[in-house]
Amino acid sequence: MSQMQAAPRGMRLHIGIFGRRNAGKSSLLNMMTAQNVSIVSDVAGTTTDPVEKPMELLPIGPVLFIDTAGIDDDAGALGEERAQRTRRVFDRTELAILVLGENEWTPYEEELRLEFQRRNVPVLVVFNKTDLHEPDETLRTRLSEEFGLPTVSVSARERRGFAELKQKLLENVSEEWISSPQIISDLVPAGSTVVLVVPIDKEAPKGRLILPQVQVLRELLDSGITAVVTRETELAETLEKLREPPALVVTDSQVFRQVAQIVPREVPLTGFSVLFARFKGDLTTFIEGTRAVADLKPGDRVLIAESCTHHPIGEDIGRVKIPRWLQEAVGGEIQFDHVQGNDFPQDLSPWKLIIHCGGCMTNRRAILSRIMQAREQNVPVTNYGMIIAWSMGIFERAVEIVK
Ligand SMILES: Nc1nc2c(ncn2[C@@H]2O[C@H](COP(=O)(O)OP(=O)(O)O)[C@@H](O)[C@H]2O)c(=O)[nH]1
Ligand code: SF4
Ligand SMILES: [Mg+2]
Repeated sequence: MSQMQAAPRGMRLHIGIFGRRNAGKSSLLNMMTAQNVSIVSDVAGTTTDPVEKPMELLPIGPVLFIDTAGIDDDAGALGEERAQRTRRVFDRTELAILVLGENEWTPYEEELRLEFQRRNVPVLVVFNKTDLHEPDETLRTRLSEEFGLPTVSVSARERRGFAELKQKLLENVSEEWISSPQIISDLVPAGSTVVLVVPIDKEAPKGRLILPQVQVLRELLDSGITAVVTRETELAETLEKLREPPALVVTDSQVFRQVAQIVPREVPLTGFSVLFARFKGDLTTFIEGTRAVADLKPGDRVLIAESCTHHPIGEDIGRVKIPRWLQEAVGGEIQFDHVQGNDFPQDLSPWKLIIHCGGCMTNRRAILSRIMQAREQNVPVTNYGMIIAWSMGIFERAVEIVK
């Protein structure tokens, strides 16, 4: 993996590229990557699937461009499927680029503008093909004065306007992205010591730590907080060696119960999964969702949603462990449905509870978008880490630190 692609995907700013067929979306992406990743064609509608391109867009940082197929009103049957895929990109988009190939603002563009306004996603309008025609100044003024939309002129074909485009992107990145939530450093005082418990068992990847552990470590180092890393087997010894009790112990969920027995009750204890439930989602919603387990009855349906198909944990949490724990708790059969990737259902009414994965490979906005959808439909939602903590009987203790 090259250095440029080393940033975790979930921390990348997701930039969706929208616009009519032939507006020059793929050409624009090519201009930005200076590398032919998208198919550029004179035949309308060649980009059938959203094409994703991660890159380091300095000084903005790591971004993921998502090139979409245009949704045009005259789209046929195949076009409709493409349009569906494009709409799913809405959920992941943190900043939208709306490309105009002609100086036209039609109901199509207006619909996109309204959709993103509703979602509170900033939109940058790119007047493309300025080698063929100058941008319509009247339209530019109208977009800026009437809708507050930032605009920029480029020629993707002649690769002109890249610097201005980057400047506009930086200006329009949301505050939320710029000051993305802290994982741990706001929970403990500067100068304190945090103990991280990392089991090295058959489920641990060979020769490395997993991403959440690395992210927590890095943030502690950045904040001048001392991190002591130990296995659960050396934890008691490690605590004895410390001159003062640590400000916090963070453990892998798999050994939560053992660790909870070792760490004195007055020392705050939480899990990596709880920290990431907060970092990646909305902890308040997840706490409510976890407590809703108590309302489950035999015969209820529970939706298990995973953001990708590559859950790294050996024994399957979503298909084996969680179903077993919940069925034991309710004392009867529960019907579990599983979805992966972007196949999150629109209508959540069949389910009494949604349990989402940790979402390590996706961004916070995508998870927040699902949380919002579940909340709108009054379906409780929680995540794996919270359910694991609950199953160990230490859920309430694990959320004390972040309540
Ligand atoms: N003259 C000119 N043609 C362009 C420009 N950008 C794209 N095109 C052409 O417009 C057509 C459609 O471009 P493409 O990037 O595939 O559009 P998409 O459907 O929006 O992805 C291709 O023939 C491109 O070469 C531009 O800045 N100037
Ligand atoms: S937690 Fe979710 S996003 Fe991360 S690997 Fe597992 S299924 Fe994929
Ligand atoms: Mg295209």
